[in-house]
Amino acid sequence: MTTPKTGGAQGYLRIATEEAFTTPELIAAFREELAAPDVDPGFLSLIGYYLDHPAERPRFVANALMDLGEQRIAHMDERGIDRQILGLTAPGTNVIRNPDRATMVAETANDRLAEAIAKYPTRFSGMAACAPQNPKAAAREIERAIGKLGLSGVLINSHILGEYLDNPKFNEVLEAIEAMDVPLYIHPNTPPASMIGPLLEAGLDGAIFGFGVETGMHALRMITSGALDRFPKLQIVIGHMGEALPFWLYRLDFMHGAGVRTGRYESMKALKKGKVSTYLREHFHITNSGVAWEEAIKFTQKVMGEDRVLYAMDYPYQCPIAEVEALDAMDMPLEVKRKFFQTNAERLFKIKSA
Ligand code: 1DF
Ligand code: MN
Repeated sequence: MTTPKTGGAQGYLRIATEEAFTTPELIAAFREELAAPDVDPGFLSLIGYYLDHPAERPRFVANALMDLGEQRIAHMDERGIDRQILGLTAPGTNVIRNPDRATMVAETANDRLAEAIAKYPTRFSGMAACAPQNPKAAAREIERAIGKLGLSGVLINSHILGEYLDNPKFNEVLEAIEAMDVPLYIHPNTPPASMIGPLLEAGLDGAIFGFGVETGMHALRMITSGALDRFPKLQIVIGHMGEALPFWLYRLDFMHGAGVRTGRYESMKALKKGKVSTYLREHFHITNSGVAWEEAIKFTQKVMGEDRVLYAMDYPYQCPIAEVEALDAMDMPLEVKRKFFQTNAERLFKIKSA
C-alpha cells in the first residue's frame, strides 16, 4: 500500500465529515463546569481526561483540537484528507449551564470556524454550533451561521443537560435547521447522570460504548417520538456506523410495531410513515467515524443505500493513516467508493470541490 495523498489521483477526493476543533472560549467554560461541586459525571470522566491527563494521546488530542491552521493542514496532508467538515468538539456548548454563556461560546466558535474556512476554503468546511438551552437564541444563531457565515450544517452534541431534541421545547431549533435546508449532525455525548451509573463503573461511558448507547437512543427517539413527522424535511447525520442502529433495525421494526399495535406506551404512537426503518432510510445519513471496517460499511450501504453512507475520520480522536489505507483498499466499485468518500458529502453539505 502506498501512503495516501490528497488531490484525488485514486479517483476520488477524501472528505472527512466528523472532524473536531475547540476554542479558548469553550475550554474556559469547560474549566468552570469541571470545577462545579455538582459536575456532571460523564463530562468529568471525558473532559477531565482530555484536559488534564498527562498521557500522550490526550495531550495530542488537546493540542490538535486548538489548531485551525498549518498543523491541521499538515496532518490532513499526511493522511490524504482533502477536506475536513469541522464541528465544535463534544460535549460543546451542551454542558454549559448558563444559557447566555453557552450562546456566546457557540457564536464565537462559529466566527472562528468561518474565519478558518475563509483562510483555507478548499480544505475546510464546517457545521454551526448553537446552544439549544435558549432555543430562540439558538435558532437565531443557526440562521446567522448558515445564512451570513455560510456554514454547511448544524452539529449538536446529543443531549442538552439531560434533555433530547424530540422534546417540543426545542421545536424552534429544529425549525431553523429545516428552514435553512442543512443537515443536523447529532454527535455523541457521554450519557447523562440519569443513565451513566453502570457504564461509568465499568469504564464504558465514553467513545468505547456509552457514546453509542446514548446517541443511538437519541436518534431513535427522534423517530419513535414522532418528531420527524413534525419535521418531514429534516435530514440527520449520525456517526460511528449509525451508532449501531442498522444492525438493530429488524428488531426495532418488529418491537416498535408490536408496541404501537397494542398501545403499550403513551409516548409511542403510530407514525405517519409506519416503520422505524422507513425513517432511518429517508431521514438519516450515516458516517463511518471511528469504524474503519469494510464489512460494517458494506452492510450499512445495503441497509441505507449507497447514497447515505459517508466517510469520516474523527480527527484528532482517531486518525491513524492505516485506516485511510484500509478504506482505500476496500473491495468496492470505484463509483461507490467515490460516493462514500466524496460525492455524498458534496451533495449533503452543498460543497463545491474545485
Ligand atoms: C472521543 C471520541 C472523544 C469521539 C470525542 O469527543 C469524540 C474519545 C470528545 O475517544 O474519547 O468526538 N468520537 O466521535 O468518537
Ligand atoms: Mn467525534
